[in-house]
Order: sequence, then C-alpha cells, then structure tokens
Amino acid sequence: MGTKALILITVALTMLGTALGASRTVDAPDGSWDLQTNYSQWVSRIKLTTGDELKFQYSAAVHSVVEVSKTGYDSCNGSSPIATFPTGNDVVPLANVGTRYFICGVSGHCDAGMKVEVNVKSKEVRTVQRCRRIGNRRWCQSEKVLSSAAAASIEQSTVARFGLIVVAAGLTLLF
Ligand SMILES: *[C@@H]1O[C@H](CO)[C@@H](O)[C@H](O)[C@H]1NC(C)=O
Ligand SMILES: *[C@@H]1O[C@H](CO)[C@@H](O)[C@H](O)[C@H]1NC(C)=O
Ligand SMILES: [Cu+2]
Repeated sequence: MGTKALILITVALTMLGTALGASRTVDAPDGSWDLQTNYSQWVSRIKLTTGDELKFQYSAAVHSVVEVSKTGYDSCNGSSPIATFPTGNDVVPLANVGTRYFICGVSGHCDAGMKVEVNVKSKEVRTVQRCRRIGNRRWCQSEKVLSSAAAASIEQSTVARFGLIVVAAGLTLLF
C-alpha cells in the first residue's frame, strides 16, 4: 500500500517537473539568431521564468553565442566569456532568477545589434478558486497553479494541477 502511494507521488512529481519548464527559441516564430532582429523588442514580448530554457538556432558557420557579464554585453566584448555555445542548436537552461547576457562572438555582429539580455523571473504560484452550483449549494475548490512563461501555459497549468491532484490521491493512500 505504501509502495503504491510512493509510486503515485513519484509519477505526480515527474509530471509537475515536466509542467514547470518552457522552451523559448530566440526570435521564434518569425526569425532566428541573426543580424536582422531587434532583440530588445523580441524580449519585451516574452516572459521567462526559472526552469525555462532559451534556444539559439542559427548557422554555426556564420554566428555563435557567447554568454557574457553586463560589462561584456554593454561593450560587446566577448573575451572573458561566462560560457560559449557554438553548435547552432544551443539550449541554455535558465535555472536561476536574474539577468543573463548573450552576444554573438563573431567580430562586429554584437555591435550591429546581435545581443540579447534576458530577465529570468521566479515562477508565480496563483491560487485559483472554482465554484459550482449544484441544487442550492455552492461547491468551491481552491487550487494552486504554477504559471509558466509559455504560450501553452494553460495546458501546462492543467498538467501541473493534475499532478497536484495525483499527489493528493497518493497522500490519501499513504495515511
Ligand atoms: C528596437 O526596438 C525598440 C523598442 O521598440 C526601439 O526603442 C529601438 O530603437 C529599436 N532598435 C533598433 C536598432 O531599431
Ligand atoms: C575586453 O575585456 C578584456 C577583459 O575582460 C580586456 O582585457 C580587453 O581590453 C577588453 N577589450 C576591449 C576592446 O575593450
Ligand atoms: Cu553573428
């Protein structure tokens, strides 16, 4: 009995885990990591929270991605990189709250605008109350919903909610 409950809890936590992160491709859906994009404009339209990831897709023969400090970003100087991502299909996990700075490492490209600064925020936890009338009684249920950045946030919060329900079921079995 206890084992069953533990398995359920594990399944639920795994589901929550997959519900937590969203993937953002830089300048998707219209563009990619290139010289044509106004990245401050792109970044103003998206929201990134911890657990999300940033994807850079580009031709590795033409560009690169270098993560730098604010100083390196402001001066387009990639000579002391925090990290370099050279493959053309680079995934950068955004584990922590804070600002991250990325520039293209190819000479002149950062100065031409190939630089992006992203602000990673903490995930919000909202409490949603749903009420339903059956006969002359009102049944209310409150749920904690983890909201994520993705456009698919509705599906994600649904998955998260389902995960929480399974956790609750698991705990009921356990005690
Ligand atoms: C990029 O977009 C921002 C906000 O719309 C604007 O203020 C800025 O001038 C643009 N930069 C370039 C290089 O076009
Ligand atoms: C770039 O930064 C390094 C140290 O991080 C510094 O030694 C170098 O002078 C800088 N280059 C330019 C062109 O400012
Ligand atoms: Cu470039």
